[in-house]
Amino acid sequence: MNVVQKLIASHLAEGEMKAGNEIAISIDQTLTQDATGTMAYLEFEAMGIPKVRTRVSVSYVDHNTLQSGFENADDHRFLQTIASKYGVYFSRPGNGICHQVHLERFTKPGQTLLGSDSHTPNAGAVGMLAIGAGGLNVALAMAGEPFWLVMPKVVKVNLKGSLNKGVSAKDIILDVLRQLTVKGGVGKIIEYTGEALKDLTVPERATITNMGAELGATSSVFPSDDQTRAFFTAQGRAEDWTGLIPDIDAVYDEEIEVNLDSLVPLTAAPSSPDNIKTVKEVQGIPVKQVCIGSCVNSSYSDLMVAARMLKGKKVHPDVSLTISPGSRQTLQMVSENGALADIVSAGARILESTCGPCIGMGQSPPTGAVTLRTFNRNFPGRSGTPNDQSYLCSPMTAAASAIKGAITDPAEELSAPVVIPLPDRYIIDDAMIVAPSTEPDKVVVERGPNIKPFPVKKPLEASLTARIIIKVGDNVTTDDIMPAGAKILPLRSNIPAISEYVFSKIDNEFTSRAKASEGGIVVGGNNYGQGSSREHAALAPMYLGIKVVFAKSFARIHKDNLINFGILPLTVEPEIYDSLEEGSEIELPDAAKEVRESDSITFVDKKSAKSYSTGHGFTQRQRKIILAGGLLNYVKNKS
Ligand code: MIC
Ligand code: SF4
Repeated sequence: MNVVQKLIASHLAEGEMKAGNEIAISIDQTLTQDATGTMAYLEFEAMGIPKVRTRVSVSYVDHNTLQSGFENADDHRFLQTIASKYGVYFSRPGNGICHQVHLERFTKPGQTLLGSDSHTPNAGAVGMLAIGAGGLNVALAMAGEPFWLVMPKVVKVNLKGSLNKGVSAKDIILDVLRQLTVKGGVGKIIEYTGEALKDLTVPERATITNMGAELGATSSVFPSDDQTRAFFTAQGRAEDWTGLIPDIDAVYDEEIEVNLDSLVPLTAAPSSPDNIKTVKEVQGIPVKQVCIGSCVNSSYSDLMVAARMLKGKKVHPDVSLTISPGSRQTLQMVSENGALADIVSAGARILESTCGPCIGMGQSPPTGAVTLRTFNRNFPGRSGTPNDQSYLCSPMTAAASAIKGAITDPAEELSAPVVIPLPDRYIIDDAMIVAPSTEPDKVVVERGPNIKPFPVKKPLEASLTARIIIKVGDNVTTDDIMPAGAKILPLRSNIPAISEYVFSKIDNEFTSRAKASEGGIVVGGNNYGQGSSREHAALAPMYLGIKVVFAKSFARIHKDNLINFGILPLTVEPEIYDSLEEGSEIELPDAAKEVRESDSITFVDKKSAKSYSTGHGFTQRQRKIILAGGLLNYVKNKS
């Protein structure tokens, strides 16, 4: 067996491990972050279970930390008190980004992790099966329920050779994105093997597994080997380490290769993580902003690379350089060893240990300017500036470019490779991780006025008629459907308020049209709903009465979220997509009966009077969830 099969086999709760089959796996650990966490805990609370049933559950605050109004601060109080009551560890604001802190302090090879954030596969760096999902799925996992997924294909990525000067782990994953694209990983788990593994440290591996989310993959996994053991020892957690490697005769469904010997510095050009170019191709383009940080490249090693390159130099006067350490541990390490002084002296702006600019929480770049970011997503407008020109790259490319004021190939600037060995011992201080109360009955959950109950949907109607409210193209992201940023993100616990912003970046009349039509239908292209795990991209449309989404294909997490909230995700052939028009009225005359009994759904375009039929592909379990009007109703009906 390969590592993925071993992980699944040891957690298989239901189903057969055949690619394409629906299976359920038991979940050892969960994580939530504040932007998805408030809903997840409200949902967990509604299940009426006194204490989480996982081995470890952690609630992080890392997204919504600007606190320019009472909303975020109130949410933090809610999250801290509800964690204490239900047996969840609480990582306080300032302690770091969920994926970085979880990797450092909670991961365990061989275990499963379900997180309400799409970059949860970051933890796959240490041989965990770590999957991103909607908050409701994570709430169910906290309640002890297994997680259902389609048994993925396993893709072997053979890493050959060794990295050259100026080239880093970020360039490896950018090369995988070049080969597979943002939809190449759908229905797959990526497993890394090969001779290059022996040189790749856990922080480097985490850069690769983190950005596997951009492939649309269910997860990405490395084996647990001597490098993993060295990381756990340096984290003072040697006892948490166990080995996990593939069998010699392990079989894979697909295979690709990355030859590190010939790899050069790469960048994802605007505005998609798979728009890969060599840094040389875009060298010399003037840059106004450089941001180093985000969960993919904010480890101690990443900041040390930046510090080494910035030491004794000055940031170009046209460039604003920001640094966001991924965790308090990272910040403590670079402050104690003096590297932070080199960064400050070079003229960098030091930000909190949070997501920050990655999710448009401040630091939006100037109009028309190029921003160079060590982040994982450059979706249009995600930085908070309309028509932004956001390039993704490694910390080495970022630092070299910040000094020059233009996109710069670090391989040309460096006389020798920058090598940052894993420290023998990280600074270990978990003072900002609060353990749950030993007297949960005495804990009172604090709820501010921004926390509104979540809307509940009725069971699926026997027949549906609704108007197409919007038709969009390929690769529409959840950032397009339910934007984030400093203005909208604080409304995550208030569905009526956040619903006003659905699709607002691409069509700010959407909400008023949906309200006027009392609901409706969305039509999308390929890979509809890629990106974030935010269930708000389903929950807010549901609140507005959206009943059906027709798309050429769906991204995994978003499709699950639509089903979880009782919206029908229906895949249609390109010809049908072409014929569907905004404003047309569509009737599903036998919706409920067909979901229950048939494998396809019939619908009539009333304008053209044409009738179509499309296979819905729902499993028995999904049928029941949709008929019940969503997962929460389904769970309630079951108990
Ligand atoms: C993101 O990177 O888009 C986010 C913000 O972390 C999201 C979660 C969210 O929308 O709250 C994700 O990746 O799942
Ligand atoms: Fe935060 Fe950005 Fe990572 Fe999402 S991708 S968890 S916003 S740092």
